[in-house]
Amino acid sequence: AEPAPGAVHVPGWLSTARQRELVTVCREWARGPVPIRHTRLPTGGVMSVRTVCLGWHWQPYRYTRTADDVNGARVAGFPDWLAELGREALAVSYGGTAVADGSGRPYAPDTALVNFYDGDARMGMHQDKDERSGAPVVSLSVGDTCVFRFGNTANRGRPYTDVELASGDLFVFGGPSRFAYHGVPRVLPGTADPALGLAGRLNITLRETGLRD
Ligand code: MD5
Ligand code: FE
Repeated sequence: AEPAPGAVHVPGWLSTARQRELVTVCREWARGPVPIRHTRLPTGGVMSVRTVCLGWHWQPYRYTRTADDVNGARVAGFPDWLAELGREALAVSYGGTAVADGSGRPYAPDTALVNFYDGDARMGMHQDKDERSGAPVVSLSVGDTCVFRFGNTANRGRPYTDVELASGDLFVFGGPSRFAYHGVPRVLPGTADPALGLAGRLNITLRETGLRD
């Protein structure tokens, strides 16, 4: 389904086996070298979602190589297999692995934000603007279903569309949808297949930061 120009939702894209592998590897990433944490906001609050990063460490409103807001360690590397998974996601969504900016350049994500939502976690409406690249964001959902709110590029209010994202779903945000406001107003606890062994929701987003060391 294509809910907006450049936005593609592919329900059930990840096989059950791949979902299980992602749960396992996310558990490893969550342990370190930078442990998963509730991101601190400049306002003094903390996010209800917990996040661990690969490749580059995100905090509002910047990317760094070391987690100076957590334990000072360098973030884990961004694995090649994950970049390849990102190109497969673009191939199924857009019919090719090129970034849809007319350059023909292949998608080369260099950071992943792994978000973990327990039953009470939410993400307020925001835009992802900390990357210096207009390349698409690839979003993979595993575990409990959530309500994902997909908005407009002008403000965090209406018009928006609520879409359920279930385990295994792929969502690609490219083109005009790349800078749309979006959020997760709620998670639907207990909706994941118990065989996954995950209480909560994982979302893995792949991005190009556009940064160099
Ligand atoms: C999530 N994560 O489900 C979402 C999925 C985040 C975040 O929002 O920033 O970690 S990524 C959804 C996304 C990314 C880029 C653009 C748009 C949505 N969009 O234009 O709607 O944890
Ligand atoms: Fe976002």
